[in-house]
Amino acid sequence: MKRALVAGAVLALACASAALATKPGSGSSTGQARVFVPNPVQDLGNQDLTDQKDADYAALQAAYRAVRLTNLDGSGYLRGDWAEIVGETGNPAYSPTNTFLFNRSQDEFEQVMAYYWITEAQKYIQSLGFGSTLRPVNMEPQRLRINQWGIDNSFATTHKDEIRLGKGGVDDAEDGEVILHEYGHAIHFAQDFAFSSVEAGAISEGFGDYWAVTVGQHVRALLGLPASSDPACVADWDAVSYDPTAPHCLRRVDTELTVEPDYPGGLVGQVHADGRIWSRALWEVRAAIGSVRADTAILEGQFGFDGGTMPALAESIVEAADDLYGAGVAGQVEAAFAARGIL
Ligand SMILES: [Ca+2]
Ligand SMILES: [Ca+2]
Ligand SMILES: [Ca+2]
Ligand SMILES: [Ca+2]
Ligand SMILES: [Zn+2]
Repeated sequence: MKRALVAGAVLALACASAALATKPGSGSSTGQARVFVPNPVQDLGNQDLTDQKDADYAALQAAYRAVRLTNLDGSGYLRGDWAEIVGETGNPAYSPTNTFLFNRSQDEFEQVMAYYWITEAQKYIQSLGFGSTLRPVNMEPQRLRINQWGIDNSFATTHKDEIRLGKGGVDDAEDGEVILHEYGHAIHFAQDFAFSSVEAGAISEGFGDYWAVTVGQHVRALLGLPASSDPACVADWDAVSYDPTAPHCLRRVDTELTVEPDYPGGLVGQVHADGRIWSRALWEVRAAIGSVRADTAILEGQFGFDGGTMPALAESIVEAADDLYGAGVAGQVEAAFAARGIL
C-alpha cells in the first residue's frame, strides 16, 4: 500500500466481458505504446504540473515517451508473460496491431502504464540472473486491476495475488513509481517474505519505494534518457494531489532517519514512516556498489525472510553480497546499513 489509509470494503470482482474472445488477435508479442517514464514531474523537472481533473494539457505533452511493449500474448489485449490487466474502468485496451497510443485522459492509458512498468521490472529482474543463474522472483503474469478503486491509494494483495491501482487524485497508474512500489510488495509475496511484524511491514514499504526509484532510473537509462534530477523523490506526479510543497513526493529514499540511538529506539511503529529508514539504507547500498550489484544482492538476500527484524534482513543481504561479489563489496553493504544504525 502506498499510503497509510485504512482500506474500505474490498471491491467486487469485475470479469472481462465475453466479447473479448471474439476479436481478432494481433498475433505478435511486441507493440507500440506511449507512457510516462516514470512520471511527468520527474521526467520534465516541472513542479508546477497539476492533475487538472485528468485533462491532457499542453505542458504534459513532452512527457509522453514512445516505447516498445514486449511479451504480449498476441490476443490484442494487454496480457502477456509478466503482466495482465484483469480488471479496469472503461474499455479494456485492445488493438489488433498492438498499437497502444493513448493520453492520460483515456482510461486505457493507465492500463498501458501498468502493463509496461510491470513487464519492464520483471525483465530487469531476469537481466540480473533471477530465473536463470539465480532463483526466479515472481516470474509469472502479475494480475493488475486499474482505476476501480476510487480513493487515492493502491495496494498489492495476496488474495488472487493482485495489484490494485486506485484513481483518487492523479490516477495512481499514471505514475510508474506507484506501480513499481506495489510490485515491490508482490516481489515480497513471491519470495515468501513473512509480514509478521511491524518492522517487516516497514521493510516492505521501504523496499517498495527503493524499487520504484531503482527500476525507474534503470528504464530511463535503457531508453537513453538522462537520470532524473531528483530521483530520491518517490511518486512525484501522484504526490501533486496531496503534497503541496515542492518537490512533491509521496516519500523520499534519502532522509537522514536512523534507528538510533538504541535500536529499535528510532522506530516509531508506523510502516511507511519506519520504511524510510530501510529505503535510505538500500539507497546507500546502491550508491556504494552500483545499482546492478545492489539490486541483485537485495533481491537475493530477501528470499524467505521470516518477518523478523531490520538487522536480521540486513545481515542476510550482506551475506548475499559476500556470496555474489566477495568480502570487499559485502563490507560496503554492511557500512550502508551501519550508517542507519541497523547493523
Ligand atoms: Ca488518467
Ligand atoms: Ca506472484
Ligand atoms: Ca483521478
Ligand atoms: Ca493518486
Ligand atoms: Zn506499500
